[in-house]
Amino acid sequence: MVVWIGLAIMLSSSDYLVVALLILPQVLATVSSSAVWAELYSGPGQTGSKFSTEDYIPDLAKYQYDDQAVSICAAGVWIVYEHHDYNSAGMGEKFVVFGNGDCIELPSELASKVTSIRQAGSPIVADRSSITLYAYTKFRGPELFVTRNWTNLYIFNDQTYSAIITGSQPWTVYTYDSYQGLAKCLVPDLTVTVGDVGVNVGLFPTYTELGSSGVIRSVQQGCHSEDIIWASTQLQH
Ligand SMILES: [Ca+2]
Repeated sequence: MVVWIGLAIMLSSSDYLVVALLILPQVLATVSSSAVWAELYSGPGQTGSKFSTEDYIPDLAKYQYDDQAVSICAAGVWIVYEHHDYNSAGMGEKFVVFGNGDCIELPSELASKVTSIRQAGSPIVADRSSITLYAYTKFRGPELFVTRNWTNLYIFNDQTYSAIITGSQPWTVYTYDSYQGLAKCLVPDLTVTVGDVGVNVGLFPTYTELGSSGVIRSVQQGCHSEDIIWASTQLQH
C-alpha cells in the first residue's frame, strides 16, 4: 500500500478516479457523474465568464483564468487559493467553500486573485469517510488523502499541519506509529448535503488542534481518545 500513498500525494482528482476505478468498480457502477464540482465566475452573482471543474487545478493561468474569479458555486468541499500549487510557497489567502451547488461571492481578500483550486474528500462518493492531511497550515501544499487506518504515514510522517475530515466518522491522529503517543480525536460537526446525501465536514486549519507541531505518524478511523477536538470551534482560524 506504499504505492497508494505515493499516488495519493499531489495528484489530481482525475488521478484518484483512475486509482479508484481499480478498487471501487461496484460503487462507480451506480454513479453516473461526479457529485463534486465547482464553477468560478469572473463577475459577481455568477455573471461574466465561467470556469467549471471537477478536478484539481494547480494553476488557473494555464486555462487563461488566473485572477479572474469573484464568485463561485460549489458542490462538495472546495478550497480556493491566491497562488499556484495551493499556496505551496507558504504565502497567500485561502477560502473554503462547501455546499450543494450553493453560490457565493468570494471574500475581498480573494476576489480577482484566485490562482488554484482543489476539493477535499472523495470526488466520487461525497459521504465517504476520509481525512485529508495537508503539509502546511490552512490546507496548503502537498496532501495525503486517507480513507482507512494507517499505522505509519511513510513520507508524510511529521508532515501534517492541517486537515479536513469528510463523512460521518471522527478520526484519531497519533504522534507515533501504530496508534501510539499523544492522541487527538477529531470530530466533524458541520453538515452539508451533496447530491442527495448528507456529508459531515470538519475543518482543522492549524497544527495546534492536530497534535504537537505537525508530528502525526498514524491515523485511525473513529474516536479512540478522550482528547476530543470539535471542528467548528476552529473555524475562526
Ligand atoms: Ca493569484
